[in-house]
Amino acid sequence: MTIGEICSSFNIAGRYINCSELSTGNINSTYLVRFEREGEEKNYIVQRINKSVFKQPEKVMENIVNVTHYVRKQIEEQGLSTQKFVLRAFANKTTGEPFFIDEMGDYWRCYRFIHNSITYDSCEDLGIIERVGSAFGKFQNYLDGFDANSLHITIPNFHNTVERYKVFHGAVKEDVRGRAKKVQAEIKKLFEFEELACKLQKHLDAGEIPLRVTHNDTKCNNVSFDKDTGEALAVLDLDTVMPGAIAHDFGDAIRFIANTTLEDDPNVEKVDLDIDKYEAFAKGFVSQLKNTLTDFERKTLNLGVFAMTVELAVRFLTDYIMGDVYFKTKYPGHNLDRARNQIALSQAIFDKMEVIDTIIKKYI
Ligand code: GN1
Ligand code: MG
Repeated sequence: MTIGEICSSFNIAGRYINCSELSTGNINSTYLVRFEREGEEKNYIVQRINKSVFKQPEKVMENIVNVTHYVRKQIEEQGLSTQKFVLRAFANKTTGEPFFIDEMGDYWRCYRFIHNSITYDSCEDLGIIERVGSAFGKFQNYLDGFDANSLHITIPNFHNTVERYKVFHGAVKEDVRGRAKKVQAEIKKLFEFEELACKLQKHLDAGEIPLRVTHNDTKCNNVSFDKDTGEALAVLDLDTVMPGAIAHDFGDAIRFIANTTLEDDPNVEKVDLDIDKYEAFAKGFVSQLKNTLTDFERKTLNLGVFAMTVELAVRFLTDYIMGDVYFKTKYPGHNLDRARNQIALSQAIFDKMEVIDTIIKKYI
């Protein structure tokens, strides 16, 4: 089935022109689609949901519809534009559901592309980084009253670092592809990090930090910006909105935005934690959440930075060892490069823990 045919199953007004595939995103397949309506070009995002990652795509979509509905109401109450500040999933013309199932059984969805918006895969502008922080902080505030129990757990134990390590240990032991023996240094390093990286989950299990509704994939390219004014618009990619710790969102965001290079740069000597970027994000994020965070939660934010970075290193290395079955890869060894990059970043975070602890105290 062509993307044009997929589009025709959604309630989009106008005439389909063409589409191009976007290569960002490690899970779903994403297309930017152009339509023409009354002489104007209108853009949409069409995505095939990865069924081996999201086993029940209809549950993912139900979460997204409920969450965006909840956020939209608050944006309306503030008198802000719902077209700019919140995602909208289109309904299937026939079923009314927010997805279309093709003849292969694959699930497709369609979002309005926010007019004149842009996302950043990396960012040097500290002002923008601060705005990414406040966008995710605001998102957290919007969802503060949302009933976490009403959400489907679309990927169980998504940020459960203890469980991620269990899978990793199993993969190393079984070594189905004979790859583990070639990456002994990386495995050893991750074993050394295990105890500290799992501490956040232990605090969650012990009920010492609240379980909240979190985004769980807070990369800076999941916030859209107005191309001209630089204003932060909507938070994107709501696939993994699930109960979690605020430290997961803070940590995952810092891991991505404050890396001195891209998360899959194979030149690990380029990897470091950029303290200025750390501070810019922390300032934006924490200033939104000052009145929300509990005392203990505040103390766990930097632990989250370490935990999320190590956890992703574990996930990438596990996937490499198991034969690249989860993340999309662009070349053989891509997951190994990603894992090495995140290991180097974990080390940098570990080494700079005192510095970032001092910085965050300024904002909380
Ligand atoms: C995946 O595909 P994307 O970029 O939205 C992954 C995240 C990782 C990220 C690393 C569902 O997100 O957990 O942090 O890659 N999403 C899922 O780039 O596993
Ligand atoms: Mg995602």
